[in-house]
Amino acid sequence: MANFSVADLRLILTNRSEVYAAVDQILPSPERLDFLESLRRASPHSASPTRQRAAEIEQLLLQLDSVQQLGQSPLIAVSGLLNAGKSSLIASFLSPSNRSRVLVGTGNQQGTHRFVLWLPASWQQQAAVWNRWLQQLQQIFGHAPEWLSRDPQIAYAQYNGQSFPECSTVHSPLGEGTPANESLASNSKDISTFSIPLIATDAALDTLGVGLIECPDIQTGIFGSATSTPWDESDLPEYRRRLLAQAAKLCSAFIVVTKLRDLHDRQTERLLSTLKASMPGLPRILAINLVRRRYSPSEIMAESRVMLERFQIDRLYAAYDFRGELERERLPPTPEEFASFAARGEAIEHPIFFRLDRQLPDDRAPRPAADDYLLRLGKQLNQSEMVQAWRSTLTLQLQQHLLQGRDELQSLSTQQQRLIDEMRRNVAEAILSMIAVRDEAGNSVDVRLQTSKQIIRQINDSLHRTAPWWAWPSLMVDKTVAWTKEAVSSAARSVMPVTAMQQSLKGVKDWFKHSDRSQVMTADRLRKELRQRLPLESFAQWSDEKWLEICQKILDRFQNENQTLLPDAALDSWAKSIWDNMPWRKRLTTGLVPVATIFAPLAAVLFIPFDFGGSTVLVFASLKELVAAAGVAGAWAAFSGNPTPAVAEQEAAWQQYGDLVAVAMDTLGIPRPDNDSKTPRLRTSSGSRKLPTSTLTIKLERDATQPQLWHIRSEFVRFVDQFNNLSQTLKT
Ligand SMILES: Nc1nc2c(ncn2[C@@H]2O[C@H](COP(=O)(O)OP(=O)(O)OP(=O)(O)O)[C@@H](O)[C@H]2O)c(=O)[nH]1
Ligand SMILES: [Mg+2]
Repeated sequence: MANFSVADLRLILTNRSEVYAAVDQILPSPERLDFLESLRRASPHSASPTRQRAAEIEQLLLQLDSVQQLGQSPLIAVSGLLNAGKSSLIASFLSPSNRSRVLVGTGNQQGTHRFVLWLPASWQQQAAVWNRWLQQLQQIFGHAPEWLSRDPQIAYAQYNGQSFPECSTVHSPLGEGTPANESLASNSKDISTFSIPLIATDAALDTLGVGLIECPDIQTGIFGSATSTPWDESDLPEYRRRLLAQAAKLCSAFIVVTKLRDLHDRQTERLLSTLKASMPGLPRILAINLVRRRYSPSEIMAESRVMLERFQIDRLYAAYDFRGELERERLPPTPEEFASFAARGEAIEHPIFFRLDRQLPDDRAPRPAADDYLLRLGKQLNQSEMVQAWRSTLTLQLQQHLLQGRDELQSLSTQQQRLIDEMRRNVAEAILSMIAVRDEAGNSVDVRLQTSKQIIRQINDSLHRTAPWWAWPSLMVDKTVAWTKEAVSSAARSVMPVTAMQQSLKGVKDWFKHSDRSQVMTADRLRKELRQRLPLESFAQWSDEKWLEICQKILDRFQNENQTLLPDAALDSWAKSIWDNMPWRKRLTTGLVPVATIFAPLAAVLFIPFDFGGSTVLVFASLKELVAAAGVAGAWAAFSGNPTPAVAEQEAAWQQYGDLVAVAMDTLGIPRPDNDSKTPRLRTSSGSRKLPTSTLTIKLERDATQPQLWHIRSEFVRFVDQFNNLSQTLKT
């Protein structure tokens, strides 16, 4: 199996070549799409899961690119419940001058309401690395970070949720901007500032070898309240949790700070679960703060054991409440890092965390080894191991996204395919419902013939061909009559009085009106039938007018292209029996009545279109109905005992039906079925019948508003299989 780098992978995922493209788009326009593009286009909604997945994949690629550079020192996420002491823990890592910039306190105005990054000062000196950090932060939070002000008052306001655009790293990538003091008053807290991270550097962190992010608690409202609200599914704003999970991706370890009494709180568990799920491979550290001095280290340990196992916690630290006079021997000695202040007699105003899981210190008076102080954490975390863990966590996430993305595309394509199949059936059924010959129970038995110009002419020719000798004289009179739409009017008028012609026309129209009206297909009726049957979400953007236009196009094209004819032999045998059964043969024999008078009503069928404002309509009628409509009573008898023409007529009618459905699919932009299994089956009272295949040329109309149809490329599907073990395939 080939190995590829992150850069290769990025090229593959954004490549439309024959080899790497993910999707062949068939509708609305033929196009090849790369993987990320397909995920973005899979849904029109901007917040769709596939779109988010594409963004996540891009983010992970960028992070994987940066792991090596950014992983030189660990960045640790510090999170925890409200007032757990997160800010106090972070302040304990900072130089005395910077501690005053950290907002600590339980009050409403003393909470951390933004992500605050404290980074080693040396990171800023390496321009390339620093810019990568800024880039990563911008990508994760969606905003460039803002410098934490050197003025503690302004810094507190920033911690508290106020934003000072002039402090943005966009304006001064290498140093703090200075907000005017009046902006402090005018600047109001805004919900969006939550996602603008704050950033500051401190040389003490170089010594300790660690960067820290304070994550705002996620159980309270953004601006917090002294009383915490219950953190349950409904009131946990999803985007804050997501942001925390995102931020954790920058880190190579995380610390969850909690008070002893909150240790088993559901909120603590939720927080640990979130972090564990978002960065499963990273070291998890639990820091219990504000422990009353009456609890011994072994009691704290006993109390925590279940949590350690449940969340596979890697390290457990605890810090006793640093205020108060009782049992002071439980406070561990000041670590070396604080010694200078202690020597000057300053009270230590910060929690001192020491480790409990490695070796239990003396219960009465804990004397942790130097390495057991949390302050030494940065030095102890094996950076190359952590970079490895960081990288493999990111890789694992990438792998999941890639595989899930592929599966999503596959199921989307199946779904689209199914929708198209359904639409084919809907179109076929809509048209069938308009032209079916039904039995008494209303079930369709057969389909009606479309009485096209060609077929009417064919009938006329056949009647002439089969005419008996006694009809010849009147046929002579009638010789010039061509029963076509264009000629019938004047021809008929020349052989019979206008009123008689009008009567015939009226008779035919009445006949159609009185019988099942579905025999006249207008664009409007076709629209109604199609819209009733097609799934609501398809063609959602089409207006009534657009639908009418499309349906008219279907009728026009069918009328122009339909070439179906009846077989002459069968037709002649039918025409012959009409002559044989002719009741007026006597009068015809004497040459008194021209043939046209009898069959003019037949031709009148062709006039019907003019009753619909001149636009194409299709008239469907069986030969039997046509003759009945024409009032040729005797001809009725011609049908009994002569089934041959009926079979031929049915064949022609089904072929026309297949052609009309094909034209409708083309015009609607639904691809015709390309194999037997996709061809709709129609239920008739005699069983099921397959939609006849049309021989008319495919002229698929394309329009951006048509439904989408994608084929996932099998090469791509196979290729993604390599991602099943991405950590092996991805070069470091
Ligand atoms: N007495 C005592 N108070 C402490 C100790 N550690 C922290 N505190 C106090 O607890 C309060 C909350 O501490 P913070 O560090 O602000 O807590 P936080 O987790 O940052 O709080 P939010 O950002 O509001 O969620 C502050 O008033 C701290 O001074 C301690 O060991 N002893
Ligand atoms: Mg805080």
